[in-house]
Amino acid sequence: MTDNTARKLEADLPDLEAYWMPFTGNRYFKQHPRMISRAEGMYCYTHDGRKLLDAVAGLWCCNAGHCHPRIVEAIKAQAETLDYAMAFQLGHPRVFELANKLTGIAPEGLDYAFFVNSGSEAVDTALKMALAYHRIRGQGERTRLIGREKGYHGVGFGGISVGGISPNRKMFGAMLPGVDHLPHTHNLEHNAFSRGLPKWGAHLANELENIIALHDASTIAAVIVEPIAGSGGVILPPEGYLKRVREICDKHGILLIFDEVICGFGRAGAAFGATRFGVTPDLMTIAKGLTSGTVPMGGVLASKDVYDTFMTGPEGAIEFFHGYTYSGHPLAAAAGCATLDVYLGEGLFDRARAMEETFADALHSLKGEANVIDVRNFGLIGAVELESIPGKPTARAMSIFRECYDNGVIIRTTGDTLAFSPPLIIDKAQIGVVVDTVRAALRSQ
Ligand code: PXG
Repeated sequence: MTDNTARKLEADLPDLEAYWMPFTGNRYFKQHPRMISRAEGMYCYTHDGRKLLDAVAGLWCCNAGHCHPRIVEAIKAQAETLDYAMAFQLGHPRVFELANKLTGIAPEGLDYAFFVNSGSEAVDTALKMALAYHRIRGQGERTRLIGREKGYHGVGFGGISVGGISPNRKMFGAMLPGVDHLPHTHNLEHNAFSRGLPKWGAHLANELENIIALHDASTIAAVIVEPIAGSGGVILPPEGYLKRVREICDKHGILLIFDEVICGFGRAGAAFGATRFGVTPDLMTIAKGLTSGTVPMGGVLASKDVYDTFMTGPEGAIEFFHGYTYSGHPLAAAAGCATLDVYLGEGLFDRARAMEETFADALHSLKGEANVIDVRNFGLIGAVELESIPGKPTARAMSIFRECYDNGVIIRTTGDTLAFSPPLIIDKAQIGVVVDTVRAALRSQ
């Protein structure tokens, strides 16, 4: 196929009306379609043949870069060998292999892996595990769940209940009962333009003691937080904050859940946020980078204590009445195994850590540009927060997003914050292109 024929075929768009798109302004999109039809490594290609540098790794997921040949090969081979195997009461080797590989890189003590198909399902699964765990131990009155303001835990009813993003909650009724929220830790007055973890704010974890005092520890099952909050605005944990949350949970017999759907798989400059921060939760939700975004898959990593608590009762009985038709799907499991091999084989977690300073230098060079009120970074996560246009929240960031897209770079916005989460294979020159494109967009406003 010549380049011209390829371009013509790609430009031939289907009718756009029938597809109801998620988290998208459908009417705007259908009038101004931005269509990706191919991707490779650091780049996506649009339907009309434009090349875009992907500074978001899809949606924080394609950590090994797009269409990594080893992962593609593994998915193809699996599709030819075993398309599907009954997920309940039967197994297939690949998913056990993946559980072994995963627990091998997980923080010490997280020895068991349960598989689902998305981050949202992982969150619901972890919350259910926490409730059932206490009930099995004779503490069935521990039913309360504590999330955090600005937290994002997907879009299931459990996830939006413990989540703290108002537009994701307000349309959907009462949600789960018995949920409370910690305060978020975002504070520009104290922490603007910090590099790495902010110094101020560990004391905000003490608010958990107040929530516990209000409800009594005996009613609380679990606390769920993202070590680094993504969708809620890229919010970093103040130094010492997560450790303090862990200590308070331990003191009161409350399970700690880390939602590592974004932080996991190199994003935080180590295998997991927990690894980098040196704080181990009882349950950890994962998705996205688990398969480098190639096949939908999520999971929950559980401590031996949690697993052992379930492995009681009569031999042969089902211990956890939960699971999905596609839990541990063969294609996802094959993609997961190959992805972990790529991460380890190519040293991508170390690479993310090694690029952290270069990434930070580049992002922080945007300090002083018009309307930039904060720059934050950790691992290969970055954020540039903009002053909102009065009366038009999100408009400024969206206009920068569109300008960058038109100039060949995909970034992401959350509120008026520009978010960056490039594939871990990004190099110094590409970081330069991302930041120069953002700078030009800021100056063009
Ligand atoms: N937990 C966290 C911490 C997440 O970031 C989910 C759960 C839900 O995962 P699923 O696979 O059900 O979408 C997420 C998802 C963004 C963005 O723009 C972030 C997510 C999803 C879509 C967009 O920041 N995170």
